[in-house]
Parts: sequence; C-alpha cells; structure tokens
Amino acid sequence: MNSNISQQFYENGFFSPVKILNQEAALSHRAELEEVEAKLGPQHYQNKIHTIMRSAYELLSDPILLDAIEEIIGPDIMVYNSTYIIKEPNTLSHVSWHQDLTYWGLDSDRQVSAWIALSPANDVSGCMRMIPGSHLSGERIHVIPEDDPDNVLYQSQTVENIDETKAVSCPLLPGQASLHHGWTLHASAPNQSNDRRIGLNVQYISPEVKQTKLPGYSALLLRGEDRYGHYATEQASSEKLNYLGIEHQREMDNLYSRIAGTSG
Ligand SMILES: O=C(O)CCC(=O)C(=O)O
Repeated sequence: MNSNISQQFYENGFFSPVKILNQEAALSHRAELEEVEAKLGPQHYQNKIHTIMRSAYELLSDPILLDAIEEIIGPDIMVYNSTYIIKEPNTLSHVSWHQDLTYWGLDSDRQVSAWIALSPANDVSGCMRMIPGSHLSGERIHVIPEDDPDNVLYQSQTVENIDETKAVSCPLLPGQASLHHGWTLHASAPNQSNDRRIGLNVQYISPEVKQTKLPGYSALLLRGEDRYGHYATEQASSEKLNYLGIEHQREMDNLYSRIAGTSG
C-alpha cells in the first residue's frame, strides 16, 4: 500500500493505479458480470448495481481499496453509488471532459470516485484521462451539446476548450483501480480495441455529505460509523444475483438518473 495516496490525490486530483486484485480474480469478476448480462441483458450504467450483484459489492468493499479510500476521506465510509461503465469493442462511445460534482447535488467534496478495471483500460481501449490539478480551481462551466448520442454521460455535459496537452492517461490492468476527486476534469475516448472495456465506477462519500436534490436516496455504510443519518439504509446483495432486489434497484436507478441527469 502506498502511504502517500492522500497527498498525491489532493495535489493532483487523482491517484492511479491502486492494485486491488490479481488479473485472474478480476477476470472471474468479469465472468460474473457477463453471466448476469446473459440473464438480464446489458448492465452498462445500471446504478446501485451492488444491491443486486454480489460481485460488484465484493469489488467495491475490497479492503485494499477501502484502505486507500480511508486515507482520502477518513474512517467513516459509505458507498453512494456503483455502476458498470462498458464500452463495447470498436465503438464510438466516449465520455466528454466534465467534473462529477457539477451534477450530483452533493453539498461537500468529501467524496472520492473509484474506477475498477475488469478488462485492460489503456489509450487504445479508451481509459480515463485526467487534468492534474484541475480540482483546485473549483467548478467550471459545462455546456450541453445539441447532439452527441455516443456520449456516455446523461446530458453529454462538456467543459470546452480543454488544453489536452496537459491530460494524463490512467491505464489500468484488470484488477487495478484509479481514484479521482469530484472536481477533477476527466474524459475518455472511444474503445478502438477488440475487447470490451469494462470498469466498475464507485462513488464513496463520508456520511456527513448530504444529497440536496431529491429525497429518498439510500447509501450503504462500509466502514466506521454514520453519525448523520442522511440516507435511507440499503442492503448489499448477498447472492450472486438478487432477483428479488431488481425492482428496487431499478427504482433507485431511476431516482439516480433524476438526481444526476440534471445540472446543479
Ligand atoms: O468510464 C469512463 O470512461 C469515464 C468514467 C467517469 O467519467 C467517471 O468514473 O467519473
């Protein structure tokens, strides 16, 4: 474990890579996801996926990852959301330059996002790119382009005129993760490889952080204590695939897209 995670994170706005699992273990998590996809159809961008998939919960609660998160936001850790972000081989799917906190409705930046690779993420497959230090300048203006159907983001929100010569790629092997701050400018290009680019995106918060846009959102305590009670409680899936939880997961997915799918 790298002891200067927090220092680098707050200096650069991201830290990468954190080595969580070996490649074999990561590939078995990929196989679990692909089994679920064979049963339920595509799982790209399904929010709160850890409430129906045990594998997603195991990944996001991995102790090595949580140790890194703890270095950044302290000992009380909740998971606010998890979603697979999947770019199919040789597709145009991409993510424009943006800052997460612009549209999440959180009242504090005591949060961190992790992106856990389940397949190789690199410049060919469209790994994440970050602008170092961009979190230090706070919120930037986002525009909503008329037409960008291949943009993964709900509203294709985009910060324009980024000096891409400053961008740093965060390549990851399966089983590695990157961590980024909610004000860090980041983006990713299309997947030009012949394999799927699969990542589990996880948002961790400290329990004091409030969601200010819509009531009723839940979160799950992973470590430490929740002394605030801002969130409805939720259960992690105890089964490979929790069929009984699907309806609730879909409701929460819908609520999440109403919260995060509008700016402010
Ligand atoms: O999956 C990607 O390429 C981008 C993900 C992203 O924007 C995020 O994790 O905040």
